[in-house]
Amino acid sequence: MAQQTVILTAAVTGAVHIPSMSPYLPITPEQIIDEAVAACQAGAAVVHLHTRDPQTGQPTGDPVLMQQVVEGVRSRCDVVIGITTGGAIGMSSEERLAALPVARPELASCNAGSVNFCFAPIADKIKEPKFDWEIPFVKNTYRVPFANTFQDIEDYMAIMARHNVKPEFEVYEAGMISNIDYFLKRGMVKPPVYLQFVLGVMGGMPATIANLNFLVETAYKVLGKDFTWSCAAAGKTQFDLVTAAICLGGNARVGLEDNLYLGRGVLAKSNAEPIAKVRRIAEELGRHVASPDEAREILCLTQA
Ligand code: KMH
Ligand code: ZN
Repeated sequence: MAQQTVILTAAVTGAVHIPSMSPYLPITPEQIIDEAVAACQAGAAVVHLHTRDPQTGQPTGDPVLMQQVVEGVRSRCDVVIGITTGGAIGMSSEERLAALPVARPELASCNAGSVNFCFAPIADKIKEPKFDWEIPFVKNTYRVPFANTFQDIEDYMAIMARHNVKPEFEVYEAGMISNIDYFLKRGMVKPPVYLQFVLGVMGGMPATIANLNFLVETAYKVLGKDFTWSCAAAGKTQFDLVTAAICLGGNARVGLEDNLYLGRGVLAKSNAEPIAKVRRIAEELGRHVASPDEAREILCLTQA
């Protein structure tokens, strides 16, 4: 049997963690570029990018910043570039989509349904916030849902198709697999689809191996075989979950968007560290870690 290949994705900075939680969270375009390049050198074939205000670290959908980041990464390595269209909780669809036509990535997240995406409890842990926006930002997620209606998803997919960007469907619970099936059956998205199972968000499915297994089984039942999947897990159980994903034949996403720690009480000093760790695990398990071009082939990315 051919050696199984695993695609590692680095989710570099995200829009959940706040600067007060870690001095290593990349903020400026230069930091995000350096972190993406370092993650690629450590074994990431794909990077998932958000941007932040360079002065305050607040998540932003500013297309100029995203273009700067994407061009900076592209000029230094051949990693597959994926950008967010999830943005941050509370952003409008216009803000979430503004960067896509400008940055022209190969991949973009497409959130496959609405979910409560709460990280308000972060506020209890921060005694002296570095910036005024941080506590109101995290507390806001207690009352504002992460809205991704069918109309939204259809619109996001249409914009991606127009710009030859492949959607990476972020799946937070099992019903969202049926949402994707709905669009597949109507020809609104081309197979094979790429699913990112995101576990451990407060409001979504908890990050357990049983839940991951259930999502994978459900995807096979609902979608047949024509999909590729990866697992991202927020918080402490991240490395258990991505190891389970590798064992189940899936791909793995790690990085400071999902987990600021490398181990118990040890902050990751860069995105390269969790990527190197999961690379070691994958290789110990006898898997081949995909190069960016191998990832392009596996994910059927068509952009020239
Ligand atoms: N920032 C979260 C609201 C995505 O990039 O599409 C959602 C998120 C998923 O990070
Ligand atoms: Zn994201």
